[in-house]
Amino acid sequence: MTDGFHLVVDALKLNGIDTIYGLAGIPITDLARLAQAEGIRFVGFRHEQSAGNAAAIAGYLTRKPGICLTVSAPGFLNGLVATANATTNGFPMIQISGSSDRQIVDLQQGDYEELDQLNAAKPYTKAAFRVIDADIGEKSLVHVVDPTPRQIPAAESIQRALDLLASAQRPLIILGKGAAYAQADADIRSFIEKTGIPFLPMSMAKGLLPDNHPQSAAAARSLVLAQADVVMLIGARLNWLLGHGKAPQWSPTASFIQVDISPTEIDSNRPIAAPIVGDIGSAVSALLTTLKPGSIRPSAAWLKAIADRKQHNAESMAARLSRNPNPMDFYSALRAIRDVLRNKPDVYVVNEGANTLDFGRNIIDMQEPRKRLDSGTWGVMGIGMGYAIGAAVTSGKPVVAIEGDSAFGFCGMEIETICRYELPVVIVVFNNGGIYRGDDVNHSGGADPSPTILMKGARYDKLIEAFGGTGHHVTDPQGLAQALTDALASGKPAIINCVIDPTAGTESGHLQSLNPTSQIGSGRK
Ligand SMILES: Cc1ncc(C[n+]2csc(CCOP(=O)(O)OP(=O)(O)O)c2C)c(N)n1
Ligand SMILES: [Mg+2]
Repeated sequence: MTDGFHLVVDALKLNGIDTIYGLAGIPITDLARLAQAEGIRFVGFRHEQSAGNAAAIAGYLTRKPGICLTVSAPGFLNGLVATANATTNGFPMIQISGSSDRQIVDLQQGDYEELDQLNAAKPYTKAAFRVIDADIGEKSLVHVVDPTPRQIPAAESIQRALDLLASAQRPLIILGKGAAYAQADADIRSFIEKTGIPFLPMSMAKGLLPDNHPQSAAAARSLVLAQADVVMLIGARLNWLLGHGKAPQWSPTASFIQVDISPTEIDSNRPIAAPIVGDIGSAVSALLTTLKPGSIRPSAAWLKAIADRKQHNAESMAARLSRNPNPMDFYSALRAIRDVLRNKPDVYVVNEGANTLDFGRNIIDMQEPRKRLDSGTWGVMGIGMGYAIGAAVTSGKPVVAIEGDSAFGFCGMEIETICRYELPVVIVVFNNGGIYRGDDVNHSGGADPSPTILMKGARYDKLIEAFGGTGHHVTDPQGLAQALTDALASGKPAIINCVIDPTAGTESGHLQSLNPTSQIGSGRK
């Protein structure tokens, strides 16, 4: 005889899961206590969405599903946003939720926190299950021998891809976070270096090869997308982040190679001339063993065009970064952070916001794989604290979360969690007083602030002092560099309230074109 609580704990222990991210309450409080008593770490959050985000990023970093434990109905739904985000990003995560009495739920008799959770979860997950009888459940307990079996790609798909690359004048490799997740870092680097093909990392693939690698084409992004003749996607999808693979961002005549574990990604936006369906580790290893030395040669003209564009863009970036406006703009503040982090490659960088995200991605270089964690496929706000906690808990390493002031607000109460568990997390709030900018106006002329305005002069640094953390208030790059250096040296939780010019950002950051045409002032009644 067992019960549901022991069943869950036994299943997790049997499969080597050592941490649960969750939030207690009826009916799972004692499950959390039992897990803790049995040696599983329970990290308790202030909101289930952050617990779910922590679990998801723990899954991404460790390749073992992160576990999120939620109460019934509202707690379950709070966590489900994070679970859906994990599904979209391809992060392994399991949400385990308590439920009110099934018979009452199914008859809709109005139980405490009643919800048909199974059906609510189905559209947003790979799989959703309901366990009713613990004794029957116990009989199905297994230690999973090979949870992520290798998916060996067909040999002919490897040859076809290599032949296509050999025919290319202007080849390009795009690394997505699927490539980072695969933890095939050495082979991926070796393939890129042996072929000499320029590469472009997607945001969370930054650091898979260091950003200052000579073959990085990141500083010539628009040129390489528009002019590449053969493009190899490794663990990157042709979604909105890559303009769906379509013109005008891409050449209409470019041929694509796509390395992906999921066959349904192939041809989803553009015909794929050479699909390689398999796990990335196996695929890149097969590419390496089949590759004939000297068979793939990007043209000298292509490499020169990229080098010229890189140099040109690097010069204009250096000019923008060298300015010291008062108040700070995104460039001068991020320059200060970049300089502090330059010799600290073990620091995790979490990043969300609009301008804070877009400038942060471009300015903060990464040197190691899987160290940059950000808004990802959905461009979602609210992942910051959950990701920071998940990264700190799984690695024990310091985390710097670079947060727009709006983005931080989605999950800000988790600073109490960070302080309670004494995690080495430093939060830099880019305080420009608003969503995108802090100077928008109410077009009615009324007294309410504009929809994008946040509190002027807010002191985010004071929030963390309530929980024993350290707050810093900075208004210039020197102050920011000093505060960040001190906070990292202390290894303790800190918030740096970083005052940014309210007029420095642009609407929607770099995604302006995704907004519908503005109707403000169009005269329509
Ligand atoms: C869950 C969610 N809600 C709303 C949005 C829309 N959104 C995109 S960026 C953003 C906040 C941008 O402001 P901030 O974080 O202050 O960054 P800034 O541009 O000011 O640096 C919002 C609300 C979103 N992406 N995700
Ligand atoms: Mg802002």
